[in-house]
Amino acid sequence: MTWWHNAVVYQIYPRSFADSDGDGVGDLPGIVSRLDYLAGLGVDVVWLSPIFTSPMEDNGYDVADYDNVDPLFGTNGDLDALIDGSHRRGMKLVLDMVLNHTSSQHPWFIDSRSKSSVKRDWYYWRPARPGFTPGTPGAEPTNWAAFFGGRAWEYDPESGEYYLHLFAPGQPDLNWDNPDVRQELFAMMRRYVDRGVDGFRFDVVNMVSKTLPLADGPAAPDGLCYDPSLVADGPRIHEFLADMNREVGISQRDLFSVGEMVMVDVEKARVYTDPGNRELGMVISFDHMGLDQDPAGLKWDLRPYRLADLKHVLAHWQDGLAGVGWNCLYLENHDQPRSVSRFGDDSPQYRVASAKTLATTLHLLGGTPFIYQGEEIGMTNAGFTDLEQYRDVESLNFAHAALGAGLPEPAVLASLGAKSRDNARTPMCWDGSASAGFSEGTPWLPVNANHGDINAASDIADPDSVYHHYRKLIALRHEVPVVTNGHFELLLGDDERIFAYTRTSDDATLLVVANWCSQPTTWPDGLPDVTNATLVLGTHPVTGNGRELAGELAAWESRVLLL
Ligand code: TEU
Repeated sequence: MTWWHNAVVYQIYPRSFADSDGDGVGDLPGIVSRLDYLAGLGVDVVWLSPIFTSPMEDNGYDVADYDNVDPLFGTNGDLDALIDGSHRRGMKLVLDMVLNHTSSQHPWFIDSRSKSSVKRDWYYWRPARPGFTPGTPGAEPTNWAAFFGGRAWEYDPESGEYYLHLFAPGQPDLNWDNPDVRQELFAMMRRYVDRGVDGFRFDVVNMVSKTLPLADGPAAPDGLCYDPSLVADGPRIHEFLADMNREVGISQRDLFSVGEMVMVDVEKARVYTDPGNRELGMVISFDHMGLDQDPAGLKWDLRPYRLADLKHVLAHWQDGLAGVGWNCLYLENHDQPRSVSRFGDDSPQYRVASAKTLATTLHLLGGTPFIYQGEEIGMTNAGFTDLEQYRDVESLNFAHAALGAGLPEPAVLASLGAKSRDNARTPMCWDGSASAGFSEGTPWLPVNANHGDINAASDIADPDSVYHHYRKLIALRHEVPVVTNGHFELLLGDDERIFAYTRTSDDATLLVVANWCSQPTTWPDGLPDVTNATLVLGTHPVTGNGRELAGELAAWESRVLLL
């Protein structure tokens, strides 16, 4: 057991958390001013999405200088104050490291533009496809599509070659096969560790080793290859991660580490998170995030998810990492829509109960739970009705391409409304005032129209709120060891209404029974006997009025029982 095994993580998207200077964009002093709120919630670790110098083509996931805080967010001194303020309240601070690519404005990339530069090899510069004139259609070195639309190669007329960008053109991929690149990145992270940072979240980190030579993959009808497995988990990935772990001192200094991994499966995750391999503490996986899209399509191709599928995916990860690795538990982050709108019921009638039940179900699984800002007060999707309201590069690229291809605007808006990353990026709602207490100025992204009802101040004041339910879940994890170390077993796997499981240790069994639908449900057959159980946490009162532990469950009711 290490310290982060019974920790709860809180993710902050700095742009949208708290704005101290009225420019409409959140900043580090704003975060400092809200540290007491986080301590009050009881979280152990705060993860900040990127705060470094950036042209903000992808809101900081395009870094132009890893050693300096972007002026939009504050100064390096503000970061020191944040580290210090977190530590004084018993919380750890974790930074987001985007190491697969830099910004095209990073001096390394600017330098690499010259063919004679020693840094040419720091990125993937490649000539045109043999037999093609550079810069003409189809001359790209491979047929790869970029994650944010279009091709993954940008032509540079100056040198007559192309550079690789798996994301936006402003995010050229770094070549980790060059040892100087790795040394430079590792040294930079050591400087942060020396400054008191407690660990890192690594962006798309299983893409840093690519299979060489870079080659075409299976093409879709449009001629492009959309299969990210070609660029993930390459032949040197374990070597690179183990090097990074050693050089930065991750295992040695007991630092927090979680790697975001596109396309990762359980078998690979076991290897990445096996402490004996000294690579990473946890991985952020995507299997459960793909259940509400057409399997043959992209995230924008909507379809309803089935509860049984979600349970089986989560149980597969619970079982697959048991006794070896460690799970990262999440339903939300800055790339995903709001969970209460996606998996719960965000109508006024059931929003609170469903947000609590999603939290109960997730937080009592085995692993380390991650809360994304606003999730703890049950914030909903943005509810945008106009393309003009969106800011996200991925969303806008999709919308323009889809409209250009003739998709009707209502369908485009429906996909964005369900899946756009901006759903999670609207400002944190602190109170019911004009800009939700986020900023004195005009917020960079509109605040949710429902902020009068859904905000932190009213949740703190209401003992039955989503916020107080989160506090209790976090406290339960800290107080009851079986939450951290219990063996997981899924119950009633194929039931489409109930999510139930046990966590068992030598001296305790915890039973979680959650009604994941907007109708009342009878207590199902096939659960353990609860005659002598104690209710440790519930979303609804169960005493009196004929209600009992094994009685009917209200819509979105969950019960946590110690047997
Ligand atoms: O995301 C990686 C990633 O695969 C995203 O494309 C994500 O799956 C997508 O947004 C969901 O549709 C990471 C960061 O979390 C994201 O914010 C960055 O934009 C991306 O890497 C590039 O750095």
